[in-house]
Amino acid sequence: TETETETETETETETTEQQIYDAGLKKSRTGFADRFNRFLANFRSVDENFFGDLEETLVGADVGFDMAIKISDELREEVKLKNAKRKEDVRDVIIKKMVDLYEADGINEDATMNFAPKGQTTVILFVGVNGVGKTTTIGKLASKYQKAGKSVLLAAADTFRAGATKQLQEWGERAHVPVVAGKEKADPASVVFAAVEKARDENYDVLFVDTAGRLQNNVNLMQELEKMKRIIQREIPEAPHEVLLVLDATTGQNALQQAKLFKNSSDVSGIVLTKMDGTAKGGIVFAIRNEMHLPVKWIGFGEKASDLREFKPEEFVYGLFKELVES
Ligand SMILES: Nc1nc2c(ncn2[C@@H]2O[C@H](COP(=O)(O)OP(=O)(O)O)[C@@H](O)[C@H]2O)c(=O)[nH]1
Ligand SMILES: [Mg+2]
Repeated sequence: TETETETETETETETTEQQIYDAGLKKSRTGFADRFNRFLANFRSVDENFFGDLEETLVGADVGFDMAIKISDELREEVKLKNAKRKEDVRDVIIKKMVDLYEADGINEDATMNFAPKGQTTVILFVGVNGVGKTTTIGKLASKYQKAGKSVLLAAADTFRAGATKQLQEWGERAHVPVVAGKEKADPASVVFAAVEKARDENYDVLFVDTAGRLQNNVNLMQELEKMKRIIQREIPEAPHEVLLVLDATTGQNALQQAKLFKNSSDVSGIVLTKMDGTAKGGIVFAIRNEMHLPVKWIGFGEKASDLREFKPEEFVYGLFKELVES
C-alpha cells in the first residue's frame, strides 16, 4: 500500500508542525499545565501523598484512571524520582515516563492512512456520534487530498439530519470536489451504493463516506454501518480501507465511552480527535492509546479547512507540556 508523505522538506516540516501543535494546543495546554503546576507547587517530597496527588492530577487531566495508576506505579520504581529533591527533577521524570509509556503502548500501531494500491479506489468511512466533527473532518481531508493532486469523491450518507447533506455539499464546493447525495430521509445505503459505483467506474482515487450518528439508537446505528460496509465490499472487496472514528476531545471520558462502543461493534481502524483547540484537557490521547489501542491518525485544531494535522505523538506530548518544560 502507498503511504502518504508530506511534500515539505524534513526540517521545514518539523518546525512548522511543532509550531502548529504549540498554537493549536494553547487552551488544552492551559488545562493540563495548570493542573501539573499546581501539583508541583505542592511538592514536598516523594511520599505516599505524592503518588495520591499525582494520580488525582492525571485523572483530572483526562488521562483516565487505569493510565493514571499505571504511570504512578511505574514511577514508584524510578530511582531517579526517589532521589529527586527539586521540583524540576520530579517534573522531568514524570514527563519522560509519560512519553515512554505513550510510545510503548503504540508499538506496531500504524498512524498513517491506509491507501489502496495505485490505480484503485480508496474508501474511507467516517463514524461517530452527532456533532463530533465528522463532516468538518471530511471537508478538511477533501481539500487536503484534492490539493495533493488526488481525485476525491464525497458521499453524503448522513440522510438523517436535516441540513447534513447541504453542509457536506458546501465543503465539496470549497474543495472543488463532487458530492454524491440522495433525497432527504433516503436510505443511506442507497447513497453509499451510488457513490461507490461512481468512484469505481470513474476511477476516483479516494471516496470519503459521511455517516449519521444517533447515540440514542445504538443497535440501529451499528446495523446501518454494517450494511454500508457490506455494500462497499460488494463493489470493492478490500474496502473500506479505513473506518475512522471521530471523537470530540473536549468531551473527555465521554469520548472514551464512545470509542469503546464503536470499537466493539464496528471495525474502527483509527481515531480522529477533533476540537483540540478548545478546552480539551489533552490527557484523553493517553487514555485512548492505553485503553483502546487505536492509533490517533488525525487531529483537529479548528473549523477551517487547514485546521487538520496528521497526529504526531512527540509534537503532541511536548506541545501539551510546553509551559512546564520551559518554566
Ligand atoms: N473548534 C473546533 N470546532 C470543530 C472542529 N471540528 C469540528 N468543529 C465544529 O463542530 C461542529 C460539529 O461539526 P460537524 O462536522 O457538523 O459534526 P458531525 O455531526 O460529526 O458531522 C461544527 O460547528 C464544526 O465547525 C475542530 O477541530 N475545532
Ligand atoms: Mg455531519
